[in-house]
Amino acid sequence: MLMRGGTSKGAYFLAEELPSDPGARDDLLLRVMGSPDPRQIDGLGGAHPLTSKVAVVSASADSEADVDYLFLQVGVDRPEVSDRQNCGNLLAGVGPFAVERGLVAAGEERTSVRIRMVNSGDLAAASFPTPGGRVDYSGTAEISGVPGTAAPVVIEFPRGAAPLLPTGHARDLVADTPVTCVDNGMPTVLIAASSLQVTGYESPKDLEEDLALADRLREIRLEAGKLMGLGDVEGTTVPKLSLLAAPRDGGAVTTRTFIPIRCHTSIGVLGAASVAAGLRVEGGVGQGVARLPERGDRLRIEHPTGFLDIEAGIEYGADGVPVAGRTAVVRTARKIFDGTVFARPAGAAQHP
Ligand code: NQM
Repeated sequence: MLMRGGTSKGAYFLAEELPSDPGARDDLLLRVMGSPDPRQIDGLGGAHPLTSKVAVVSASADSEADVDYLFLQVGVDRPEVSDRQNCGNLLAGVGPFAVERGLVAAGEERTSVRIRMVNSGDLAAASFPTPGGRVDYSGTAEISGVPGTAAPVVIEFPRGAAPLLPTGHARDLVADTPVTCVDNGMPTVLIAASSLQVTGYESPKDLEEDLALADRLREIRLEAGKLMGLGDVEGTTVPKLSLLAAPRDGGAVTTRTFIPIRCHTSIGVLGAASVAAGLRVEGGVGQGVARLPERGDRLRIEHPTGFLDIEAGIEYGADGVPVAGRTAVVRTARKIFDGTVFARPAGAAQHP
């Protein structure tokens, strides 16, 4: 099933319909999406990391979850399939997909699905309207980056168990740049845009064309990845990098997020969760840039195509170490197509 999940788009599969061997599965998914090829002309992919995604869903053996959701990022111009990150946008489609495929029985009005995100082991709950026991995708919820309106999918993540600051510090100096490394579901390096000599209000295209910036971001990412315990992150999609600037439209902060090479046209859900929690860290690089609301956990993260509202607080463990509090966000999702995909045959000629 091809679905839009939040501001991303991907192919959703039942796990049982894919090869169980990860190598064979990844080879098939590259052919399904038309990778490697910058245009993904011979497959379902949309020639951008945000539209080259796969969700693999199955019934869960975990008593705390109804379904397991494995996210796979399929490279566009590289023959790579990565399970190193989650995707909170495709997550929005997982509950509806589970109902569509009969993995979860729908309620008469709404359905809540408990989801185990296999990539991280974290849990999420998604609830959405199912009037008369069928998923209703139409509604009045609007999310920036998606034209029109659709039914709201309310997603909640419980309090995090792992430390919010993977390096153990509120601020690190990485490649001569002050950063805050944070992980509230998505390892993310926060950087004040001003420390990279950009405003943070440039368009994604302009930022992507800035080759000096790309070099600097690469250097920061490689060093930060090691400090965050992620090892050599050269070929991986995490950590992401979020440039921060003062808000311009009544939000808490303006962001430009690199995922990690292309600049996001909006912001990922878990990316936003990490930014939101990171802004609250005492001594972090967000201080002096962001304007936090005086009360409550809800924050508005501005991004290139609008904003994303998210509830994300932080709590402190007995040892004083910050952890993410409950996180909640509204997304929308839509079934676009349900049918049979005809993958490029194995071993067929590929673009260089
Ligand atoms: O952070 C893009 C997206 C994402 C990830 C990326 C996401 C998230 O917008 O939860 O959704 O960061 O690669 O789909």
